[in-house]
Amino acid sequence: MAIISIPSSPFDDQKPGTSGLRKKVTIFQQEHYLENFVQSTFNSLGDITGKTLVVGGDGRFHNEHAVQVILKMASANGFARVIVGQNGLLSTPAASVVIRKNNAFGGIILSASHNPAGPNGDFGIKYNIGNGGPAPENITSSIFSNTQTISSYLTLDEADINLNNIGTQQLGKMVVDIIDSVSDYAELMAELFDFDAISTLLADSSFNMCFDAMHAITGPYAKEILENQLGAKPGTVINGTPLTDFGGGHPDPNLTYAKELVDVMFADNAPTLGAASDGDGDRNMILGDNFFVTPSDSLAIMAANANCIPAYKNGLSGIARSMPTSQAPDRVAEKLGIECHETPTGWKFFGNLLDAERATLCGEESFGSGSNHIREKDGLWAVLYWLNILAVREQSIADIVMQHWQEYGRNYYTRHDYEAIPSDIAKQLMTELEQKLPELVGLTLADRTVKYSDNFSYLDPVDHSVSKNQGLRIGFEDGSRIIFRLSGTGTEGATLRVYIEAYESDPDMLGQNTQQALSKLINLADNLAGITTLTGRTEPTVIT
Ligand code: G16
Repeated sequence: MAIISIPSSPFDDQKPGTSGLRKKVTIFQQEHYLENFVQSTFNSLGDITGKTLVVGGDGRFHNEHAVQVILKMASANGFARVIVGQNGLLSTPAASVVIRKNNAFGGIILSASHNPAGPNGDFGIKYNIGNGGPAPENITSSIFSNTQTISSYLTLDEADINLNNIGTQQLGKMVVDIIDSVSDYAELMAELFDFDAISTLLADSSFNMCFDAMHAITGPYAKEILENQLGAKPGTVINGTPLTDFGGGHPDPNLTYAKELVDVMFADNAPTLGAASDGDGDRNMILGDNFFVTPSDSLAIMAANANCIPAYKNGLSGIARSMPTSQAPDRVAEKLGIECHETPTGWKFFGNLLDAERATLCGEESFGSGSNHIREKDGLWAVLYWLNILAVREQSIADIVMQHWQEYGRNYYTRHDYEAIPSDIAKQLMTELEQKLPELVGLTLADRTVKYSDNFSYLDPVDHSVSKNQGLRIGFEDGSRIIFRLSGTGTEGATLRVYIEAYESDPDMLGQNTQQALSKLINLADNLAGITTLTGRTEPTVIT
């Protein structure tokens, strides 16, 4: 069994984005491409000799091949043990659970999240550290530097191992433990939530639920937990068999891409609860009977109802949200008298706050929420959280949300995405807008006075690191905001995200249509940034 060193040379496009390296499968299929990134990752981790690594992915096309490559390289680079999900499968939250449970040194997660899969789709890879969370910026920067100078990588001259056999195998000097992909995760969920109360709710004949796994990784997790363990009616989980191309779909749980579920939930006699998760199982969308819960409201309502949940009923240390997420959770934090943090987009920024116990719940407008139970966002966890709230409060989702608005006011919120616009145009738009920002302060625009306008910069209160250029913000005296960012997860051209928010506390004005309530700010955003003029787009690709 020989360790071999393969000569290689750098690729110039291996800079990790918001969440690792995401590219077209065809790019990853280039000779040495994946290997270079994996070796650069190992090179950035210091001494890995004798350490344990976790490996798994969302099962998309190229997943199994990548797992085999990583196993041989891990062995050749000195890891003592690798824990792999059966058939190379682990949802992103499950990978975080397994890293933490085994005190592993870190993990490699293979996923391009909600991006479409298949031979012409996307693939992705990211490194998570020993706390179970995405590598912080100092590590991702070091990985990128390594990719720019790499000249060889280490691997084994050895046949592939069988990823289907649960149990222990040997690969060179390294032990490979193939584990059940679901059981550790399911065990943790049973510790956090009141499974008895949820089972009683699911057994009630008037309660119906539909969970759309979108042919992605959450299917086996949702079937085991919701149907087998909690007794939800068979068929509650739809599209529950993971496919390497996600059935040709786009497993992004939002109102546009989760159309099958949305059609069910906005029909007559809709179920009480509808939910969907994404490609790698870390996102969630929550729907009631003819009712959509925005991710920002979802986080606020989870926090306000923490007393319903066994794991959180003794109180939250704080709430953290990404900067473009609405300020609805801030109002709950204020009432609870707990810390509230505003971080850049990217789950990695929550890790320090969670580790330092300065936040218990975290969330993002991009359909992500999670807690200190792991260091990733967690789709099914959010669904169980809502089920537990419903079991305790015995009200409909719409009633719970509307009652929340009556108490706290409503943060009308929308995100407009313009996908696949040419990168140079997107850059020009952002540069020109940023140049305008200093002149805006004090002006009255869309009937509001601009209080601040800047490029968001984050000072991490735990390690005092600074992350600059995290999005252009225009904030108004009344708390309304318009935010512009370029996505860090797209693989085609650039995706411009425009986030718009306005607060309303008048009890008679809480039931408006969101797009209408925000229409003046939406028009202002277009005018200020010249979206239509520069991109030629007259409407967004996706509105959430
Ligand atoms: C990733 C990150 C999230 C981020 C989202 C969107 O999620 O983990 O923190 O909010 O991307 O990022 P962007 O706006 O840059 O596209 P996921 O589910 O894609 O891994």
